[in-house]
Amino acid sequence: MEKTLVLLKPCTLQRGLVGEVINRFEKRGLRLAGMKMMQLTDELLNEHYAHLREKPFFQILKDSMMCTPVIACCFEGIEAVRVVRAMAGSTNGRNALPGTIRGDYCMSNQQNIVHTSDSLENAEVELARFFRPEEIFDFESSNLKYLYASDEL
Ligand code: IDP
Ligand code: MG
Repeated sequence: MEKTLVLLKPCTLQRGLVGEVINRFEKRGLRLAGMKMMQLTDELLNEHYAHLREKPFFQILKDSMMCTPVIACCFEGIEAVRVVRAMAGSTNGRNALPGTIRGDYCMSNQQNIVHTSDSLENAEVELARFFRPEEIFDFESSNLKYLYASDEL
């Protein structure tokens, strides 16, 4: 099964949406395999958002990610990277479809509730960036045979 990283951004903590957002992933059937609150640093964000370092909004983005702690989550499921990314919706909340997390909870291109890994390769790199190996838990989900058909497992 795939594991992917979700970060609940400072805007989500400030707006009291932590429970609702985690609830969506749980209800979908993703297994919460790791979760912790952490204060991000400039150094970590330079790595995490390296693909955006030339953008004019880079410093504003980093500041917005450091203004309070974030909550880092690892969710697991079959094709979890793609499923979680689709649940987040388009980057710009104003373009995100209703029914997606961003489409239901935000109006911003930047204060957009969650970070989600965009590929399996990046999910592995990002999970290693935010979690130590012992902070990811591989317990078996008791409802697995009701979440998936036997030939999917
Ligand atoms: P993603 O979060 O949907 O994967 P990325 O392109 O990886 O989008 O950008 C990372 C984060 O940078 C976004 O979630 C958003 O907070 C911010 N961001 C991306 N594009 C813009 C922009 O054009 N203006 C302001 N902030 C942006
Ligand atoms: Mg991204």
